[in-house]
Amino acid sequence: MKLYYAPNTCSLSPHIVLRELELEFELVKVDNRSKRTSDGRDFLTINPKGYVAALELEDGKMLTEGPAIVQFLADLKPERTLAPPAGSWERVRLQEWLNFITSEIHAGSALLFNSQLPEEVKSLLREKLFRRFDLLENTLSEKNFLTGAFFTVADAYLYTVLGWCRYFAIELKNWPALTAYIARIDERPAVQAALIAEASCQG
Ligand SMILES: N[C@@H](CCC(=O)N[C@@H](CS)C(=O)NCC(=O)O)C(=O)O
Repeated sequence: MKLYYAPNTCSLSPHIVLRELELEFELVKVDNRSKRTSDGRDFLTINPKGYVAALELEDGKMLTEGPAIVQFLADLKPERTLAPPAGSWERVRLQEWLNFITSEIHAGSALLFNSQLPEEVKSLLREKLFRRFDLLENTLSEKNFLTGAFFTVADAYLYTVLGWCRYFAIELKNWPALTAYIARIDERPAVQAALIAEASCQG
């Protein structure tokens, strides 16, 4: 498998999951501005959506959309319990979290990267984001991970998008359970390996 990624973006989530599952994969770096891959190809011919993450399977199929990619990967090794079995109520709960992260946290914070957005709009976005953080704080005050005692693909995704707070000068220490949660995930060897690989710009 090949993971098309860009450092410090949402593709870190499937990257972590690939390493958690100890699957064989190759990283291909994408320059999100030029839309060129590190091996000199036009990324738009690989994924016409023009954004990471994209996962290329051995048979040439291309899968996009982070929440779909991480569930596909988790199902390759169900014994690692990164996602409950498809069709179970617990799986629907996981999907509920993945959708919350993608629409409320990922999409809700990505706009803050836009330097053209007026400060008043950014302030409204921050306020909304903070209400979502309050909800996460309540959830994580009662359990170690989003769905309970075990790390799942939803945690890989939430960890990834919360990591952007450092670019927006958002102090996560105002949400202590959330801060402790990030520290817990930071300690995972697969997470460290993914961060190191991206920092050394592998691919
Ligand atoms: N809906 C997509 C969004 C992916 C996305 O926003 N990717 C960003 C990085 S976090 C990107 O590559 N943006 C470049 C662009 O849109 O040109 C998903 O959830 O996977």
